[in-house]
Amino acid sequence: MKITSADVIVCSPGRNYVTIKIETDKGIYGLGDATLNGRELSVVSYLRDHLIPCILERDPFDTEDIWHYLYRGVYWRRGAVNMTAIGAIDMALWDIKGKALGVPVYKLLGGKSRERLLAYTHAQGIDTAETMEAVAEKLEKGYKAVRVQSGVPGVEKVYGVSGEAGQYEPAVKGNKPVEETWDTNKYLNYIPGLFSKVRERFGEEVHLLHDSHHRLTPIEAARLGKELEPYHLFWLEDLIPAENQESLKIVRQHTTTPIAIGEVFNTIYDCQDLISNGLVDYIRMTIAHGGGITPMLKVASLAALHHVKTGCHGPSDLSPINLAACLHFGTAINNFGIQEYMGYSDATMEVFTVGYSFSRGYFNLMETPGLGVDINFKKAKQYEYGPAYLPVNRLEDGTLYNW
Ligand code: EZ4
Ligand code: CO
Repeated sequence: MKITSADVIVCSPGRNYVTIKIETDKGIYGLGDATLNGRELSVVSYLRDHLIPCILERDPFDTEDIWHYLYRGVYWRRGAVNMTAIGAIDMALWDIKGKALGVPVYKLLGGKSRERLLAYTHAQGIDTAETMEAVAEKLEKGYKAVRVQSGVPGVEKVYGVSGEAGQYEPAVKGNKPVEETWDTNKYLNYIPGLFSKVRERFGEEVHLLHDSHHRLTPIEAARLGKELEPYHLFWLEDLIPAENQESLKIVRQHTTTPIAIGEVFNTIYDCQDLISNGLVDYIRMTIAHGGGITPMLKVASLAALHHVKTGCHGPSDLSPINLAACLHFGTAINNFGIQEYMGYSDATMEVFTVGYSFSRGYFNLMETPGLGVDINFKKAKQYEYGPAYLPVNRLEDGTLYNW
């Protein structure tokens, strides 16, 4: 079998998505998600101008060698644009392998380790009352795990909270990022009280999660983890920016609240120290940005050695192709933890058809060959790309801060 051609489709059904389609001489094609929120066209160019020419004529079954060719072979390593492009190709090749053999991808990765996959969704509100209602609504829908984000009194616009009713989408259309503001003190004073109320109203059974979105220093993170201990969170996410991994030791020394990090990581080297030093409980890397299924199997193996489970990033800014890849991966590995699921707009689901279903807190994977996802090109063409950016964040005095 040979790869004969490949191209990239950019569409915007509700938000921007980049999809690679790789064709073979046997008439089988594979799909991969190449979306990098706010940097979509850089990945498109990298794929079209540099990577696709290198994979033509290759046997799509040689995923290991092709991955190393694209990773080591280009000399320049790592980086979000590079690894998202490699990840999309790898995903599409696994899709082709599954389709060629007539089996779902998970069967090629180790087979079925579980019947269904626990997912968590997002609940958010501008204040405590609205947030509590959002949690109630998600629980009524059958969710067993909910990420709780809330507006902070005295802070104008906070990550994770939508201005209007409906789905939260952080990327805003336009030619440059909008600006948000932040105040750590107000946030730290507010969040433990919110979780106390959520636990009191909804009981101990529901899994609660929270995302600090890289906004704390290690000692502030330690304080938050400690103060949230009575409410038994499933995890506290991205407490601090994780470039300096040593600093997680401070957080760990002070709190038993489980820690999840890694949605912005793109290689195993970004999480090697965190995992091998026991500094995280869940690794948030996802298939698309983590360079594909091939390297993520290695991340999962490393994690398994150190009692770390997976919790793949699954925002609406990655397409259903990435989510499907995460579900095949999550079905096959032993140390699956949880899958993020924000849900998709109706427009997105007009363009993509999927081979998974969601019911009462869990994903079920169908036995469709490959990844089980398809894209409707006609419909995709109706939704044209437009630039959209994630916000930047400033402190109240104007200092540029982490978003
Ligand atoms: O901000 O996907 O846990 N989820 C998140 C997301 C990220 C966006 C960035 O593109 O942190 O909402
Ligand atoms: Co996050």
